[in-house]
Amino acid sequence: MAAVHPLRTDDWWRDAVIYQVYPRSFADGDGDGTGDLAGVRVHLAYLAELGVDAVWFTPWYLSPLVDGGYDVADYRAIDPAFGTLEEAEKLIAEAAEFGIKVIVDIVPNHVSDQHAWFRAALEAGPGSPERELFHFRPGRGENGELPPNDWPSQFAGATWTRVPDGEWYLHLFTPEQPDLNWSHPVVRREHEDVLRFWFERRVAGVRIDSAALLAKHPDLPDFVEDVDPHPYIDQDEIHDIYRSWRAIADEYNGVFVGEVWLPDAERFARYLRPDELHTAFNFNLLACPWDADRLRRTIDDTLAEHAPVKAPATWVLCNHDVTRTVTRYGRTDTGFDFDTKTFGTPSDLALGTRRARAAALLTLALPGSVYLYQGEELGLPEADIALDHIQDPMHFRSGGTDPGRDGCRVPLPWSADALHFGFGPGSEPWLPQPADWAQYAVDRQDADPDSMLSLYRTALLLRRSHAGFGDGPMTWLPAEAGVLAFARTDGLVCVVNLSDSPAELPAHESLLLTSGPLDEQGRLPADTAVWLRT
Ligand code: TEU
Repeated sequence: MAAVHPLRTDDWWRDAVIYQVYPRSFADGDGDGTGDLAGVRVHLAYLAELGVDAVWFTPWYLSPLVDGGYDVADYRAIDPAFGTLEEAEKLIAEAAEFGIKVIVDIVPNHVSDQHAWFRAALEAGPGSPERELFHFRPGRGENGELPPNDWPSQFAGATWTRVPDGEWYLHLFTPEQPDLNWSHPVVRREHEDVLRFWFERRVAGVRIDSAALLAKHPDLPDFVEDVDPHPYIDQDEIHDIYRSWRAIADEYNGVFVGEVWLPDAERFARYLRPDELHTAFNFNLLACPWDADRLRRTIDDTLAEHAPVKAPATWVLCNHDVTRTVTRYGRTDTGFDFDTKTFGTPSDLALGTRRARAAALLTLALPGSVYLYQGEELGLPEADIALDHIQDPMHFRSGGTDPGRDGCRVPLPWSADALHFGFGPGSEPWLPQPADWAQYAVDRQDADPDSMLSLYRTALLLRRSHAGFGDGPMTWLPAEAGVLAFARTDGLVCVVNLSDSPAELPAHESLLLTSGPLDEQGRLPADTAVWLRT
């Protein structure tokens, strides 16, 4: 296959399908039970066959892995559990040969407490320039025994930890993830260097973790509900940081995708102004229940919020932080909830799978780019992780009430009959795989034209070969209650039936793909989607 020039200038990102690899759980090349770069290299052909344009790697840097790698000790080194920098370079080059671009994940809000800067700050003591790179403060109360402010954490639990000399430091996530002080020029310069480091290594893009949290109100005031502005979410100063980043990305034709969870559409769009980020994750779809009216409104709102800044929308059904799609869509009695998880919440997986298949055709037909989280193409459900195997700090910080995010991070099943379903040749995987996962293994699905994997492969191939998909206009078509129907250019039409009864299809020339069989009268059954050519 011809190598793709790493500096090609087209707008590939406006309609790309980007596959998220969680390296720890993708494939274990060396047999130590943890996924690694060697494992990814073995399966690059699989990703090419699936038909994705790019791969986003969640953090692969040196890390104590307290928060799955989102606690970075060195942004320029690969964690030995995953491989070496040389291997990452090889992987980027090999992926390019398959026509696959690489996106790395930068975590600018915080570092690991094992990062050289934080260790130096602890050692240097109060008042030192080393401490200024973080948010160290004396405590409140008579003896400084109370935290400096009342900020709520992004995870449950405290946001301040006291060190032996009496000062406190801020961490919006775990104590092992101290927040950086983004008003410090050294912090800014360092991250600009890190961006260059990875762009020099020919990555095509950068995902920015917790992108709206970097800037803090300089006084670190208490949090007062409903006052504007929030003291640490979406501070105005943040945009200056991304403008300087954009100038660097432009030198390399690199692109950004920001992790921006903001309810306010207008504030969200600010991140996507032409001199800031190219794209940001749109989590509206993922947070929307399986309901035609609400989905339609979500799609309209999303497109409307992107239009003024001319940025393409991104569509995300799941990632490494939320309950897997199949399980979510299968929850009928307890209601749909992507975020707050409950132990043992029942889910009808057959129903969830039907809906996830339909949702795949829906999202892949919408204007913009699509993110696909590893295992989504296999229809993996959320796994129940036994208490003594849970590793996610979110579980522990919730006081044990939230099962955490491990259930969507279970090592992938590659072959039904192999040890650990082909995840790796040696030790037990770092999280246990459910015993009944042979049915989801890649080799099983490979041979089955009706499998989720086959559906994704066909859909991605069709999406690539029809110019009407991807970026561009869409128009809603009249449809029965509970049915979504819309047209793209070139006569392409997508119909999704979210009602309880079969729906008549609009007149069409040919049927390109269905997420499940039509009924005997040629109607579209409930929880089924179709792509038509009219
Ligand atoms: O997540 C950012 C974030 O705000 C999460 O708390 C998110 O709201 C939550 O996981 C939803 O359930 C990013 C990463 O995606 C996550 O894996 C990291 O743990 C976090 O940043 C800290 O770096």
